[in-house]
Amino acid sequence: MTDPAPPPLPLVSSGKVRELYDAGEDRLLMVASDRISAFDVVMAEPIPDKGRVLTAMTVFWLEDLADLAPNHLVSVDPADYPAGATALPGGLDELAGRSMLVRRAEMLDIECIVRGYLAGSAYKEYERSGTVHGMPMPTGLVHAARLPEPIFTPSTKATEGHDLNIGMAEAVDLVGREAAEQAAELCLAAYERAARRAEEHGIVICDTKFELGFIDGKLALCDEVLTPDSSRFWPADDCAPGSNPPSFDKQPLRDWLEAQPWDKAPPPPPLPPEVVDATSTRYVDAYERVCGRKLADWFGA
Ligand code: Q0Q
Repeated sequence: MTDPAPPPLPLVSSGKVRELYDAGEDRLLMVASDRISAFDVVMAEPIPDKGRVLTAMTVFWLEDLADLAPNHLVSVDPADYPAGATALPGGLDELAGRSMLVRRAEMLDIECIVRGYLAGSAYKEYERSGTVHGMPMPTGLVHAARLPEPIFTPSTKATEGHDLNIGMAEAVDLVGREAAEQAAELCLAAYERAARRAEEHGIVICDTKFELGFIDGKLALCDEVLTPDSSRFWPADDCAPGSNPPSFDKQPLRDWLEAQPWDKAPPPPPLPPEVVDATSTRYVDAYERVCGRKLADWFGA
């Protein structure tokens, strides 16, 4: 008589393109799907290898940044996962390379964003008021301008709608001075290291969002780290100040969608195979350029 199959790990949280499962005492299982969203709508077609790229890139940076901060990673080997992982959709084969067993952290209640260039909501604020997250900026900056130095620009973690950009004072009110200042120091150092490495390989990291949390009383790097989904990646040879740089990873998809008679509301139009393939290639190229590793050497190939 064989033992009955274990129940699947309980779902804790689900985002547009990823899931978080309860992996038992003090553990979570993060799973990055191959889903992709554009204009806040999830496409019907998966992007091959996208989840493996996001996971492999995160693991690369957690290793590279280990001198700056501890992190939440326990294992990326499905053999180390609790039994309930085998009962998740697709089983362990589906998890290989796109999942991370992590320690539970007490997550900071702010998004830890670092900006090296002026874009997105920061540019909109600058146009209105000459400030970024309430900080006065030099006059005469244009879209995609490189900032005089990278800046820590936190935001709230909105449960509904969009996160709100806040300044350091508000961040201190939310998480305390020591945590806010430690987060700023860590995130700025991590961004500067990553931005330098990426630019050497033809990619500008315009900005990035870190998620930090306390583990054993220490501030640790959690969640995705310096990926195309948690950052804006621009091609270094096409991001002149004053321009509207293309997204290194999502531009083929965005351009095709913009050319369709689509109202940007669900359901999305079906994607042609060449757009799916071009997008997959961009994600894999971003990983292999920045991390100097072949995706074929990563779990789940
Ligand atoms: C945690 N998330 C993100 C998320 C939906 C990921 C909570 N080590 C941790 C982590 C991490 N990473 C989290 N909580 C406690 N300890 C991460 C936003 C949401 C799917 C995947 N939410």
